[in-house]
Amino acid sequence: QNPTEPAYVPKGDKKVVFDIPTDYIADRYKHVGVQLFDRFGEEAAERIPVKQISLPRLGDILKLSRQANFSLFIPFHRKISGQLIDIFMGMRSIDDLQSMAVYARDRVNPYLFNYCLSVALLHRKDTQGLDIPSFMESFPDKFIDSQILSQVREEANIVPTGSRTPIEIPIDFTASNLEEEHRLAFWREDIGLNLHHWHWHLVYPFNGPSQIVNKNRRGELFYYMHQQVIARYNFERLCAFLKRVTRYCEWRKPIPEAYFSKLDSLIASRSYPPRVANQTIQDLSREQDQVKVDVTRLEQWRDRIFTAIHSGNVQDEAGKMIPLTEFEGIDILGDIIESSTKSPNRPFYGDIHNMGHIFLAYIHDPDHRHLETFGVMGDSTTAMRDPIFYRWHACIDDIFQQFKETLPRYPSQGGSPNVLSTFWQQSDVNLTRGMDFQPRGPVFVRFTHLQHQPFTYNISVNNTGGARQGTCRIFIAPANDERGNPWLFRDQRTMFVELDKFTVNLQQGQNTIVRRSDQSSVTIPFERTFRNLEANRPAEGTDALEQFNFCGCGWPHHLLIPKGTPEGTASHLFVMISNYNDDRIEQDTNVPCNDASSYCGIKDKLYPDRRSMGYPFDRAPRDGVSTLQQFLTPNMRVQPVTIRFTNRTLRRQQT
Ligand code: CUO
Repeated sequence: QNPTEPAYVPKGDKKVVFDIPTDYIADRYKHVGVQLFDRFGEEAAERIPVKQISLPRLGDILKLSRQANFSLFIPFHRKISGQLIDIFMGMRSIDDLQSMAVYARDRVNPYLFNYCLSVALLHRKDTQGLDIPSFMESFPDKFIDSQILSQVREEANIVPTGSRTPIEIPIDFTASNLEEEHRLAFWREDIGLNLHHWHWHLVYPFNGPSQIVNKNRRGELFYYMHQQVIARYNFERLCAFLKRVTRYCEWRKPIPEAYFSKLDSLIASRSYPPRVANQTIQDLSREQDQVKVDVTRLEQWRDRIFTAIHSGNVQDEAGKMIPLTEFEGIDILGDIIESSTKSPNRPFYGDIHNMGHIFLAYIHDPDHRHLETFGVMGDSTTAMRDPIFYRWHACIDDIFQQFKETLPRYPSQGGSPNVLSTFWQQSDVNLTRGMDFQPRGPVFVRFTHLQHQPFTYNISVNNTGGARQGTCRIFIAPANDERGNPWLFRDQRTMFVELDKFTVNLQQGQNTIVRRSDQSSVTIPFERTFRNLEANRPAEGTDALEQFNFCGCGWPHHLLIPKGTPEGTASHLFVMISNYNDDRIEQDTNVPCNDASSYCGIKDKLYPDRRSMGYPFDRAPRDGVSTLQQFLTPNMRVQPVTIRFTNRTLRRQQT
């Protein structure tokens, strides 16, 4: 990743060297080309011949400097990433793709290169079995404080392989408890959480060739995955005795809370600019990034979207009306609001969510007079660290909720509290791949994250009909609001976070369903979030390697259960069995990595549940329902549970 080094990739302790045609060598290395070959060739474990092909012009793609930071939210970066993805997708064979990638690697901005090649490897038919290195290993600087990275380098330079000890990342590195938002830093800065968000946007890009963007219900999934982020964040806030996140919808007012990420970009050799207290977003005019947009535009887009929601129709570019229907409307709105290239009218409804990220990311230097780059909000890899992310997405979610208010209500169909335990856990992740040092060999960082005791659901179902199938849907929400009062259902419904969803076979009469917490359809195991190391990589050609790259998308399992409190946070565990005939999608979902479908879907398949995402909490309650108890129908049950946090730290057993 160091832009001053020629192309090589480490293979264990050894290197693999590409034998490249002389005219592939970047101009600035041409005069030393042959010596470079010799130097790297001698250390090589393997030499890979690179075929000479006629190369397409990289044109505008080269206008983004190799030292710049890269953001998909910036329209110009989006445009050139679309071009580079097109080039990689258009290569006729793997050999041609390899040639193109080797040629581009020394010329193109490294973040741009990594993103576009990852998207192409994910989507090309002939690269389905290939591995993409964990993003965390390739770009540790996007996840880890720069001071830790310099300690890692020091350890690697001084201490021989085998005697190195993990460098511990303190849990409190970005702020002190004088800042009350800091109580949630453990969650916002969780490495697994940020990896999930990066993967989600990699799997569901909002621009690029149409076969990449056009995925089943992608607009609705944008709404649902981010709605769940806000619901989970709010749950965590109540556990930390903070009120629900305040929507950031008044864009002319200053933002009181600040954020200092402490991240440095290794490539750009610049710090991510901090966001100081009480700044206000301003009209943007940054020629270099080709960003010129006023706050008024953002307001215009918002007003047009509200008009569409309340009229029940959106207008496409030709002026034709498209109805926002009960089930498909949310999908269209998701594409309009995000926005993606599936938006039926981008010139009119604009690009509200993405541009919001950009306004906030450039709040410190709106006209580029200080030559500063974007803050963490400008990049999906880092955005979830900043408290403003949640305030912004709460405002976006409110637009979706206003639409949901217009839909028909779901009709009525007719112990001692359980305890969930949470605690801290420390885990080690190897950083070797993304950092250059000699001698090679692993260096670990040790970070602290939330964890919960594994548990089992025991669900008794009395089936009064004949043998049939059902979908079991499990959610959890806090029992009380920030004042300690019971909720109105109207407010509590948006607080429910999905824990699991699965199909059950029911016999006539009494049935007992037993389900383990680690089987959740929301999460992926820790090892897959980090995919740490070659050791966990399945062998070439096996089924397990299929879809390996898609497999990184999934809520990190260690964040399944909110933190709770030492006193115990009273919560409502909700279980529902819905009629499978109304949920069923006819398709074969027996494919690898189909186990985190709730927030990520299944690769190349339809979303595996015909219901609206978030069902049955995605809509306002029917008339006369003001509490959760009144909402329940005979196929639903609520079990009071307590989430108890114990302030102890356990070390993860190394596998
Ligand atoms: Cu995931 Cu705003 O969409 O970051």
